[in-house]
Amino acid sequence: MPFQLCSATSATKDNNVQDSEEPIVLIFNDWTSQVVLTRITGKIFESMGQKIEYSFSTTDEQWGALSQGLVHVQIEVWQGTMAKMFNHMVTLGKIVDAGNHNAITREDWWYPDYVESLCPGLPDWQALKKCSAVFSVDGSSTGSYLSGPWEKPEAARIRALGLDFSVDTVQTANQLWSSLAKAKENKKPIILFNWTPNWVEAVYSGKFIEFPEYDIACENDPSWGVNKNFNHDCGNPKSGWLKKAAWSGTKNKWPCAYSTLSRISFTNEIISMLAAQVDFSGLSHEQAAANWIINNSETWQKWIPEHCLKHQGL
Ligand code: TMO
Repeated sequence: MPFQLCSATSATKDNNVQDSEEPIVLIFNDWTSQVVLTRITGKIFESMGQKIEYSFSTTDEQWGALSQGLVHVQIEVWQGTMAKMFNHMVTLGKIVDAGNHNAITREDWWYPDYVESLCPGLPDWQALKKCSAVFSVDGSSTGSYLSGPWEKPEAARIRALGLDFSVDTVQTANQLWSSLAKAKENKKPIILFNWTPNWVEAVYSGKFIEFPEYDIACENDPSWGVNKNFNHDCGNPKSGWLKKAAWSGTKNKWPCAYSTLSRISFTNEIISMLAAQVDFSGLSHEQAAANWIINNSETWQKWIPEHCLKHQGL
């Protein structure tokens, strides 16, 4: 090992800039892969001798808690649903961007394949103008769109695109999946919120609705797009990022844990595999995380910077 590295290590020790012994609080959100990835991250921090805690937060509430330093790490920030608040908080200096996962994401309206024959023209969104009644649940002409608790203003998009749809919001991902299973069993029309990477793609074939291409101007310039008077006349990004977020004080308080966090990177394949192990194969979040840690030590140990391994005595 080069001499400089060794001296840097002891300098780190002498200057007493090791990670704080206070626990790092990791946020649990309410979809499967996020919970498993959070547990994996917790286990990696623990292997470094770091104390950790977990705290549940909705995606809406997490920004305030993160910016106040009540919680410190959110491992899955999705561009489609969270970019606006994330970028806002980063600009204010309240949270930091701890880097991207090596993953490409998409979150949007989605339907299982058999629905295509019930509404000709899908996946183009314009087809929904003609067949909203197909998706009605009360016999009216108004279609029903099943959404989860994470989305951007869906009613605004429906209005901006001139669709005759109402939003039925469920509180948990499992309610989305049970509605999907029931609809498929009865070959009933359904359009619901879905995302990738997710376990769903391995079990159900289906497609996202192709709305007008996402553009940042779609969210803040009414004159942009097909509707000149309203924002939100576009879909979510089709090749979105997946980021890690941290409270702005994390890097100073826990330098080793923070640099590890900045190096943590999960792929689409790993994320959908972990989600499937829980939502399809019935493992607990904890089991899926523990198995991954046991079977992938070469991957995750590389995420811990060398000088951090040294001063933790590992
Ligand atoms: C934030 N989510 C992955 C549920 O769309």
